[in-house]
Formats: sequence, C-alpha cells, structure tokens
Amino acid sequence: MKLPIEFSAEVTNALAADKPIVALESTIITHGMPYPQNLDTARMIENEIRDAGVTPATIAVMDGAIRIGLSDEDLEALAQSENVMKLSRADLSYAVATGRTGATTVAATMICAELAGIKVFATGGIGGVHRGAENSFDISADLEELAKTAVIVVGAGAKAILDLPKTLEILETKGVPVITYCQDQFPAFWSRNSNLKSPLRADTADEIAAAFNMQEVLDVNGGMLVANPVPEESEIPQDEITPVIERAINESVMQGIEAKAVTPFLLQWIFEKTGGRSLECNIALVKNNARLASEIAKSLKFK
Ligand code: PSU
Ligand code: MN
Repeated sequence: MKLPIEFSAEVTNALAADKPIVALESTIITHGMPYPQNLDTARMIENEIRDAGVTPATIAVMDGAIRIGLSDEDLEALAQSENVMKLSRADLSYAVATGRTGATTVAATMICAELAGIKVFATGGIGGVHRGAENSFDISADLEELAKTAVIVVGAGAKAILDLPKTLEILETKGVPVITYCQDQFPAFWSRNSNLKSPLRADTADEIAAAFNMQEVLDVNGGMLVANPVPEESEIPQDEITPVIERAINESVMQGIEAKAVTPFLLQWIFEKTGGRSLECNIALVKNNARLASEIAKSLKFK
C-alpha cells in the first residue's frame, strides 16, 4: 500500500536535493496558542528556519492525508479551526483511515517525520509525567515515542506544569538521551532553570549531531531530547511562574479537566493569568529551538 503522505513542493525539492529539513508540529498551533498569535508564530518559525538555510516541514493530518509541509492557506485554516483532533500515536492511524483532520503532537510528529526521512524536529516543550500521575496515570505518549523513534526533538525542556523529576526518571528508564544545550541544569520551559541537573550537556550542534549518529552506529534505537533553555531576556523566573502553575493545576483539578484536555487548559489559564507573558515567552523559546534545530540539521548533513 502506498503511504498516505503528501509533501509540499518546498519539502519535495529539499528531499530531492538532500538538503537539511526541520520538522514542526501542529498541536502547538491548534491547542497550544490562541489565534492569531498561533498563526503569526507558525509563519515566523518557518521563516526563522528558512533564514538559516534549512527547509521547514510543518506536519499535520488534513482530510486523511499526512501532510509534510503546509501551505500558508493550510496554516491559516488550522490556526482558526476550533475542533481539530489532537493526534498522538494512539489516534494517528484512525484519523488517517477515516479521512479526518488533526494536529500532530510531539509523538505523532516524530512518527510522521521518520516516515518522511526527516531527522530533526523543533517544538516548544515535550509532554511528560503530569503532577499527580501516581493517581491519574497521566503520562504523555511523547516519552514512549522518544524511546522508539529515531528523531532528534529540540524543546525548552518539558513544560513546567509537569512533574519534571518524574519526567526525567521515565526518560532515563526508557533510555532516552537528554542533552541540555550550553548549561548544566535541565530547563523548565518558561524558566531557564529547574533545579534539576541535566543528564547530559552539549555546547555545540556538532556534538549533538555526532551523538545522534553514534546511536545509529551502535544500533541503539530511538530518539533524543535536546533541551534548549529559553533566552534570558524572555524567561519568566521560576519563583514568578511557580505559584501561577500551582493555581492553574488546582483549577484544572477543581473543574475535573482530564486526559488530552489537561495541557491545553493549563496553557490557556497561565496565558490569561500572566497577562500574555507566558505566550510571549513560549514564542521566544520556540524560535530559539527552531534556530538550534536548524544548526543540528545542517550538522547532520554536512559534517
Ligand atoms: N509544547 C507547547 N505547546 C503545546 C505542546 C507542546 O509549547 O501545546 C503540545 C505538544 O504537541 C505535546 C503535547 O506533544 O502538547 C503533549 O500533550 P499531552 O500532555 O496530552 O501528551
Ligand atoms: Mn496526557
């Protein structure tokens, strides 16, 4: 059976010429940011990657086709749509088989990127172990995917709404390398620091690319998490964001928010309570991640 994948002209050309490509997810557009900032950010990030001499490939499922590289009209339609599915590993095949439209999370984007032959992917932050997971069992499928699928994911750590120590423990158990860029501490999305030591550190894109190549050589399967701290001028320090996160989580528990709705609910609540500052920070860190991902993609191709 032919794969149900459609490539944009830009990505087709880059693949044919063996040029570096960076994949981008679409859940951040549909469930991670409000309109119109989501659309502006999606466009800005693509251009950031193009400015680095790399081809962006935003990934989504549209009318049952896995789309690798979206047109501006597609981006606009996704950014404005209100009941698009949020697709992880569990729902990807169902959505494609039944002709649905859905945004891909980190896990689903990794699967599609690997199918398309793309090795580097930039996002905001991965999903992880939710606080209270010992009761809710809410652990993002992103972690399992990082263990399985050979794609480098560049994020600003894991969202600080999560239980970061448990998230790092699961990543270690599953054998996922966690490499923080240019600092010893694991970053916490909106803040540069988490008070947790990063398992590994790299100071250049070349080191990251070399480590990933070695995974292939040694037949150590799976992906890699590159944690890139938010730029200092855009961060919300830990002592400022922590109380807001705690209130957001209490609110989500009181309102009985569960499963896939938890992450979007918390992000929206924190956005409102920080007067939009969390969103500005989120945009800045995605941009920063797109830049580093571009350097890694170039290093993988040219070194
Ligand atoms: N990072 C962001 N905003 C987001 C997400 C990540 O800055 O909206 C999305 C990603 O798509 C990630 C998903 O894969 O949240 C995790 O959702 P869950 O916790 O339900 O697995
Ligand atoms: Mn979940």
